Amino acid sequence: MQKTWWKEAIVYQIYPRSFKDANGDGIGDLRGILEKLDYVASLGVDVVWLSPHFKSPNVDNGYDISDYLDIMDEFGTMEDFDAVLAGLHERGIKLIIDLVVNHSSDQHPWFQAARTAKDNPYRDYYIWRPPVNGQTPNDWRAFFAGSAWELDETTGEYYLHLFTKEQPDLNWENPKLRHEVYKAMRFWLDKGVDGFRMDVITFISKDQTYPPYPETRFGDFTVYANGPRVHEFLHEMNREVLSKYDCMTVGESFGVTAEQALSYVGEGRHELQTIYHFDHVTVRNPHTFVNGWQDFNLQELKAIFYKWDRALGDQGWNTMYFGNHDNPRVISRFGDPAHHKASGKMIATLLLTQRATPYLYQGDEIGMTNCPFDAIEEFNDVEVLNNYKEFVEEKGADDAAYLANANIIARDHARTPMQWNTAPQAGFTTGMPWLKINPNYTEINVEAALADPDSIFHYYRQLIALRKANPALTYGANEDILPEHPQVWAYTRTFEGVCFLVVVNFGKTTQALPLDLSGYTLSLSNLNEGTPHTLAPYESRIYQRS
Ligand code: ISL
Ligand code: CA
Repeated sequence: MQKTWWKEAIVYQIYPRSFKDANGDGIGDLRGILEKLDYVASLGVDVVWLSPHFKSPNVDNGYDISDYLDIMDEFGTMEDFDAVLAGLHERGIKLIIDLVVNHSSDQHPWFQAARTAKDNPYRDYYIWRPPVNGQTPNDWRAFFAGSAWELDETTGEYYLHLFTKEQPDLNWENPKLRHEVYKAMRFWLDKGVDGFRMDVITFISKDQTYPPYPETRFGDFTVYANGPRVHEFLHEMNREVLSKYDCMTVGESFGVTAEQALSYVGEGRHELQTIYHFDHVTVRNPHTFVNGWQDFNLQELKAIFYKWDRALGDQGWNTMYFGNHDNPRVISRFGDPAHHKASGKMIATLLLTQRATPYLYQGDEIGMTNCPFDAIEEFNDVEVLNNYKEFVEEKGADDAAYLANANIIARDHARTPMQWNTAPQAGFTTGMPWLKINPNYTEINVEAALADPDSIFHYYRQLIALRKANPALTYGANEDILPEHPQVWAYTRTFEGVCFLVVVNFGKTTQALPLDLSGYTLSLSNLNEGTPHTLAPYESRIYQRS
């Protein structure tokens, strides 16, 4: 196993729209990020992943790109981008950007041209099929409700869109399209960008027979992943672009199982360096708004972690995250807002002591929680709104139940603006914010976190420093030493004769810790209970063996 910078990196994800608004229009922007670079650097992170900053009509907040070589109007200019990149580099932080090339926006000039005529030179940049018996070509459904096919009146054919109808899928079968993508990648790499997070990259190759949706898997979108040519395309992308730069890649890998993971990231594969799986964030709860919430237990979660650690630990490399812009807030999802500090720090402990590159999402470092949304109109996300239209308005699902589910899992929870201080609008903007601000900003905000030496923020800083000072926390073998325990997670991380022991109480009841701790010295803990063989709710400790 080779040591590399991207295995040792700690990544901080910025969702630009919600980070900091510098010009008072209510929308976060690049100048806003620039103002906060010292804050980001103070955490000790090595890499920033910036969610899409490209020109976009924002049907899906930038995940619908209308120009891969330009900046979103609301976010600023290319000079602003260059300033952010330079500012990060000056602080020793690398930048990876979001490559969204499974689909473009329907406003992209390629699609605008493609839809004008069947023989347009850009037609084949997208996926067109004639109607079958006057109906859609097959029964594929889109992620954000409804059919995955949209009829285009001009030519009487359907185009494929796995997401909204404003996000037509690009046709990777077409080598011209592939080379346009590689050109765009080179443009940003030549500017000095350090790599890519690749949006739904496992969907780029489609089964050219467009088979009917497997009946038994209705609503299971993993069927779109791992198409017949996906490895060939990634291999080509690696040969044409990635292999020529010292860059980092992480492929969003919805639908890739632990057993399939090495085929993407195995060292001899020359495809991607890492992938980002969904198994732990969807445990018992696939992302739907119509099913009720299912509780899960720690054993299920551990089983997922160790499956992935065994699959990639020695021959590939894992990633680790609890939150991002598509998931609820980590304390609301995996911890407990009633144990705000303790559970926020417990999640941090788990995040930063795995054999994997950790991804920290903006706001989690100050313990932001889910936002109470009182009515459907308060949501912004196309996923919540389109599914509401289909399931509640068209199919009669229960309105209150839908709202309750959305209050648990909606993506908007992660997208409410960053809470900087107690000023109006949490110091995010001087104008009207594009999305509701969580009313708890008066208590949970950056200024308060910085002023409190015992805050979640300072605990993240300490953890990050500990991880960086001790390669065993990055590279060490991970062994679960209480595999049967339903609420305590205890594991060792061992590397080159150094051994750490991590113990975590993943729940709201006090637990006995049935471990012999002689020979271990406490490195860091989230509570100061002083009772070694008892773990308070959400207590977590890191010991080093002397
Ligand atoms: O967000 C989801 C629910 O958790 C997923 O279904 C999500 O749509 C899927 O993981 C793909 O996500 C990525 O591509 C989407 C975009 O909306 C997401 O923000 C992005 O992370 C389409 O580009
Ligand atoms: Ca702005």
